[in-house]
This record gives sequence, structure tokens and C-alpha cells, in this order.
Amino acid sequence: MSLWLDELAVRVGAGERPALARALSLAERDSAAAAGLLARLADKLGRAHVIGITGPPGAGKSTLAGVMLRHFLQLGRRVAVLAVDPSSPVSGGALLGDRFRIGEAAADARCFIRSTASRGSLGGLTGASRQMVALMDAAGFDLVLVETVGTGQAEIDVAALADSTLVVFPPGLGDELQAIKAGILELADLLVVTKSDTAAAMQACQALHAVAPLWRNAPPVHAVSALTGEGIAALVEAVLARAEGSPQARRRGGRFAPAAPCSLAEGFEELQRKLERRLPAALWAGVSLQPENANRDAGSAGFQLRLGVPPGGDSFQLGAVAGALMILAADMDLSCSVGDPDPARGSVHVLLEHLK
Ligand SMILES: Nc1nc2c(ncn2[C@@H]2O[C@H](COP(=O)(O)OP(=O)(O)O)[C@@H](O)[C@H]2O)c(=O)[nH]1
Ligand SMILES: [Mg+2]
Repeated sequence: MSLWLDELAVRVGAGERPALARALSLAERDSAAAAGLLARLADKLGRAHVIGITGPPGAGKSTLAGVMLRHFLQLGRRVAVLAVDPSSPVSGGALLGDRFRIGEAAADARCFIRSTASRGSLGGLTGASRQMVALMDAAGFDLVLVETVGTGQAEIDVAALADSTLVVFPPGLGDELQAIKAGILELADLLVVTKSDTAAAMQACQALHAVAPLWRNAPPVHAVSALTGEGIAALVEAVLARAEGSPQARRRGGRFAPAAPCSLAEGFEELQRKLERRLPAALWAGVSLQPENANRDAGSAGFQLRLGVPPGGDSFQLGAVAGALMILAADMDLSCSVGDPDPARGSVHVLLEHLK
């Protein structure tokens, strides 16, 4: 067994494709063996720039991954792709598209595509997919693209794994609201509005731009179309700038200043002041924040409030303000959970608590 692993490790480390394919299958069925393999490859790890692409189903992640892959290959990079999606296995043909022919064996050899259906219990990444990314890294690819369906947990996992996390916003699906509600924008290094050839994409971009000033280190927004190619080159450039470690491309670290502890009622008042100060006027217009439990600071119930927008106010306004509330609360070391939006009332329930 170990002799066999020794040899497989040498071959994976030399970038031999059949060996990598075998190693990836091994990771899917035998994590202990894969761990042994990775231990033998320790000196080859940590060189690839890992790019996570996450977002809801149908957002255009696979299409975007395919288009970015082509750009990277044309720029001479070696790229591996791991699609973690149980619902739609991705083949090289699907990712690269029928019309695309690299046309030279050298480029083909620089590209490796694999999909895996493995999925964690909370919808996050499994240990197997993390090992698979590490094996692709060890095999000497410059870039490893990981596509995952955003389930909340998968987003958190991908952000932990990736050097660059691209959160994909499909226009017109109402997912902006979901995304902001979940606070995932905080995890994004780059926000990508897909399908910019559609009218709805414009609205998604405008809304994101309106919200962006709320974040201390707002991620840049890229509007792209896989159909027309709009914005793709700029996105590829931004990712490569991060891969090449240009300092201005990195924004992680030191996000939140430590805040003095306060009572939840004081926290709520402070939050209200901050929202008023920092929200763009158009976003703040008509917003109401109503405390719901009379006995405000009592025990474990936390501080409950209802966040409302004017009747007919769009759902994005609700989501954006809720997202802003979450992030400003985190800034003050408070936890802020947002319930399911009630579109009929134009409101959403919010629970403010001390961080545990
Ligand atoms: N109009 C338009 N449609 C797109 C674009 N990118 C992807 N799509 C379509 O959106 C649908 C979902 O794309 P896919 O990449 O499979 O999404 P995924 O589930 O996030 O991987 C497909 O029908 C694509 O053809 C784009 O830039 N413009
Ligand atoms: Mg897909």
C-alpha cells in the first residue's frame, strides 16, 4: 500500500494526468489514503491560487468558469477545475463549450477538469473536495477553480478554502436578497453580477453599488456576460492580480475594530444612528425599525425588531438594509439574525443578541 502511494505521489507531483485522476478518485472513496498521499506531497502544496466560484443554481457559475478557464489558458496559465455539484456533473465539453477548441495539445495539457458529487451534510464542502483541491495544487496547476452551489455553508467553506472568493449574483432571481440576508457579501473578494447582457443585471449592479459604501472593505463589483464577453477580461485581470499577490488587490484582515460592549438597547440605538449616517438616502428612505419586545433587554430573548420598507418598496431595499444591519452589528460585536422576509408586509424580523 505505502509503496504504491509513494509511486502515486511521485507521479502526481510530476503532474502526470492519469496519476492525478487516480488520486482524485482515491480522495473520493478513501480519505485516509488520500491524506497519506498528501503527506508525501507536502512540499508541493500551497503554490496554486485557489479561486472559489459560488452562487445559487442557475447563476451562471459553470458558464463563467468555462469562459474564465479559456482566458487563463490563452494567457498561458495551467488551470484545474473542480465542480462540486451533485445535480449537474460537468464535463470538459460542457465547461469549454462546443464552439471552443483550444487547438493545441500544449493548451490541452495545461487544463484539467473534474466534477465531484460529494457534498457535506450541511451542503458544504466535504473533506474529499478539499483533498481534491490540494491534489490539483500538488500536481502543479497555477490556478485551481472550484465551483460550488451556494448553500450558505458551502459559501463559508469555499471562502475558507479559496484565495479568491467570487460570489456570483444572478440578476432577477431575488437572490440578492437571500445573499445579503445571509451576510455572504462579507465573504466575497469579488462580487460578480452575471448575465450583464440582460436588463435585470443592470438593476442588480445598481443595487450592489448602492450597498457597497456600507462595507468598510467593499469588494469590487464586476458585471460580466459570458454571452457577449463583457467584463470578462477585467475580471480575469482582477483575479490574476490577486494571484500574483499585488498588495492592493488584497483586502482581507483587520475588518472590524474592537467595540466597547453595550446593552442591546444601546446597541440598537447606535445601529440606527449608523444606518442613518451611512446608508445612501435612497436606501434609507422610508425604512422603519420597530422594537417588538417591550421588555427589551430581558434574558435570552434578545432584542427583537421589525425592519420595514414602505409599501411597494422593492425587496432589494429590504435585503440591503438587513444586510447593512448585520454587518454594522458585527462591527459592534453583536449578532444579528434576519428572518424570512415577508413581502406582503414589506418587512422582516430581526433579532439582535450579544455574541456568545
Ligand atoms: N443571457 C445569459 N445567459 C447566461 C449567461 N451565462 C450563463 N447563462 C445561462 O444561464 C443558465 C445557467 O448557467 P450555468 O452556468 O449552468 O449556471 P450554474 O448553475 O450557476 O452553474 C444557462 O442556461 C446559461 O446558458 C450570460 O452571460 N448571459
Ligand atoms: Mg454549474
